[in-house]
Amino acid sequence: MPRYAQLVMGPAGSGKSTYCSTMVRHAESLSRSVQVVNLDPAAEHFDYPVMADIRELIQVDDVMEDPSLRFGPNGGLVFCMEYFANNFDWLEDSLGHVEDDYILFDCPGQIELYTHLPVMRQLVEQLQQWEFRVCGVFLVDSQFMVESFKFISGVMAALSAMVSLEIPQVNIMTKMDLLSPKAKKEIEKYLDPDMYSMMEDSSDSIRSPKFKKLTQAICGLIDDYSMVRFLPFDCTDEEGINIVLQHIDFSIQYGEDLEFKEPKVKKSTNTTEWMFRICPELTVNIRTFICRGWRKSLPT
Ligand SMILES: Nc1nc2c(ncn2[C@@H]2O[C@H](COP(=O)(O)OP(=O)(O)OP(=O)(O)O)[C@@H](O)[C@H]2O)c(=O)[nH]1
Ligand SMILES: [Mg+2]
Repeated sequence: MPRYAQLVMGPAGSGKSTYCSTMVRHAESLSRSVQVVNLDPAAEHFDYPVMADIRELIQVDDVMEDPSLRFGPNGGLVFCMEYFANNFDWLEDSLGHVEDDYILFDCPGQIELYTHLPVMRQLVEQLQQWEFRVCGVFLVDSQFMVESFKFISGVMAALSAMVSLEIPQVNIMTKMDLLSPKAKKEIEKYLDPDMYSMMEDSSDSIRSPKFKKLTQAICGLIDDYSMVRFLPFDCTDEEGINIVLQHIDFSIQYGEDLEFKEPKVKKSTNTTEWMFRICPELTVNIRTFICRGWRKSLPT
């Protein structure tokens, strides 16, 4: 039986820990068990119950205080993650061997972890060896995405993670609740972007012809291969959260191998969960339908 994992990644402050606690609460409301592992050795605050916490293995403060290492906060974090990669047996012991479990990994916000350092890829390979189906969930703060240039750099960051990890990836724009109604309307074009027209919108501000050509080539590549799309995430909107979860579940085929269990009386009131257990194929079709219809769920 496979196990399921979401690798929750994204720049500092993009909302990774909040996403994890929101997802745990949402899963509880669906009578689903989702657990979280904190992989941020510098984490100070999160409000979900942890299944395992990397700070039990190593902490950034200890590394920074070590006179023989002399690291600052960023170098210290990279050191911690490399130490973690050399000690995956700690994670194996913490996770145990539960079939069918569903775990969110709340990752640190240092962007270099997702662009060129090998640690996250090593983690993915290790999880796959332990029979996890892993989905990358890349979060970007919607406040920083409402202009074409910022959007393109957000897309490039998401793309770096996709290319370096080679796993299914769902990209999410967080903090949608903080956008004004006007910005919400405006951001719709960034959720399913037409990179060519975006390039045209902003090409006047690029003076160098070389940069213009380079930006055009990047936008064309992203558009031609339909590589990057974003889902909106508003932690106050249960329906929207469910759509995000459906997308991720679909990408890792969650539920296709679940065995039929007699529904308990209490659970039978939850129609979605009941259908999901008795007929995964039907639910996959419904999910596809929901995925296609997610744009309609955008708040107006
Ligand atoms: N209103 C609103 N605030 C949010 C949302 N997500 C995160 N925040 C706030 O944004 C700040 C950063 O959120 P975190 O969840 O800690 O972000 P993070 O990506 O885990 O941050 P690091 O671990 O430091 O990289 C906190 O003050 C959160 O309360 C959201 O969907 N809506
Ligand atoms: Mg965090």
